[in-house]
Amino acid sequence: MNSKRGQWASNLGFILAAAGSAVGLGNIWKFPGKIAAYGGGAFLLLYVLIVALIGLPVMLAELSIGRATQKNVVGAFHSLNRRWTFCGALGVITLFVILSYYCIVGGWVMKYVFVYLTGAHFPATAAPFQDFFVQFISAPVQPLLWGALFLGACIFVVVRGVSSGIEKFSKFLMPCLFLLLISIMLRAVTLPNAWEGVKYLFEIRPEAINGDTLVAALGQAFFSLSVGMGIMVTYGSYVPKKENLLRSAVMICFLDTLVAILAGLAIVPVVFATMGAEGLGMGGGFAFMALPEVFAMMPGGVLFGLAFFLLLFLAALTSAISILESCTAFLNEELHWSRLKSTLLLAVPMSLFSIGYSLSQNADRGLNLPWLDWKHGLQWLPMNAVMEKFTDNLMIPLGALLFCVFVGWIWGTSKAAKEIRGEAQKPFKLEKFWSFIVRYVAPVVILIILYFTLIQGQG
Ligand code: TYR
Repeated sequence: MNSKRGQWASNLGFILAAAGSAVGLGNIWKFPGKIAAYGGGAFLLLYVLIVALIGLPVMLAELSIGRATQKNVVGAFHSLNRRWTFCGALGVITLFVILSYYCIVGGWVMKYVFVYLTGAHFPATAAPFQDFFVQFISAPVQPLLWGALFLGACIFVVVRGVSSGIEKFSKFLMPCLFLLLISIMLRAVTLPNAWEGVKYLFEIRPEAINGDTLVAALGQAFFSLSVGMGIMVTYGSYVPKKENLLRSAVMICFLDTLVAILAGLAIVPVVFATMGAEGLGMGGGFAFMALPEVFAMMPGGVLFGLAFFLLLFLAALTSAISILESCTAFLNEELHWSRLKSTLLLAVPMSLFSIGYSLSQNADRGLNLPWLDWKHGLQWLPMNAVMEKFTDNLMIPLGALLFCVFVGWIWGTSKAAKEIRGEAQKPFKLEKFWSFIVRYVAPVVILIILYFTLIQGQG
């Protein structure tokens, strides 16, 4: 074993860091929008089932690869089976693209924190809120500066290393995030008319359970759990050999889902309370457009606004850190660049993607890229849409599929299971069931998803 490698100082630290990776913009920015778009409770139900039955097993598979090899994602595959090195490389490419847009959205969040902090008030009616957001994100330079600042914050933590950087920050940031989220949620569900929103979230309308909802729930689950691209290989590689991985993985999935549901409860009722059901159409814009309006109408709203965007910032930061760490670990261990050099040299090519993503928020300035699916043929779409489709619809499911095939059929679930058990070497509960899922169920389900997104052009 490489004695210079970092390790988590405690299992709690690992769980919080991994939960910090999982809990991110996906939970607070994307999830409430998805749940609104796909019919409330039906989506929630499918989502929770998918997390438990597919997401958790895939996460375990990933963690086991990392812990067994104690290497970055490319090195890990290389050492288990040279021919599968490409699988780790695909992971790094996916991470690189995700980080380039994650930083831009993270920058938007920082801008909002700044606006609330400096006491600048947003206008009090709906349209100006939307205008404010749209004008800001479609400006040429300002969002890039905020994005750079956000990336700078990630670099600041990652160069400090695993236990004294990522772990230390996560142990402090994650509890803050919970406290903030719970207080915002309590405020949201006690607004007048909020009950309609709560009902919407939990009421299962059978007609909303369909293929579209399933595809959306699966994509969201992988993105939200940070599986399918090697983050969990990297984070698993820092776990000491003695630990049992099952308990940690269950905890990480539980925390991630809890935060998603709490975020749904903090946001959807607020939209119902102020705009009624039509407000749901705002999808991903909830956080940036609907909520500031609500905060402006609430007593003490500026404080809530500040708390909310601070929360979103912490969530985004700990996730972006995990992405940067996974790319950095690869450069650091394979090319022997220092952590600082790795992060800085990564930032250069990444900025090009970030710039493209940010500029294409503005249709006039927009850069278009080709996207191909069977149903619609070749389309030219804004670069931001193509980047999100590339990662969410193609690379993440493909990565998860390859990880499952590798663990299930190449490396073997019995070796992986041994790794998961930890020091005690007692077979874990449902070990056979887990192996069945990784070998058969997850690959089939992921193939179905890929069929819908790539052949049917959904999503
Ligand atoms: N899981 C994070 C979220 O929910 C985002 C993320 C996505 C983090 C992919 C890492 C990753 O590889 O926002």
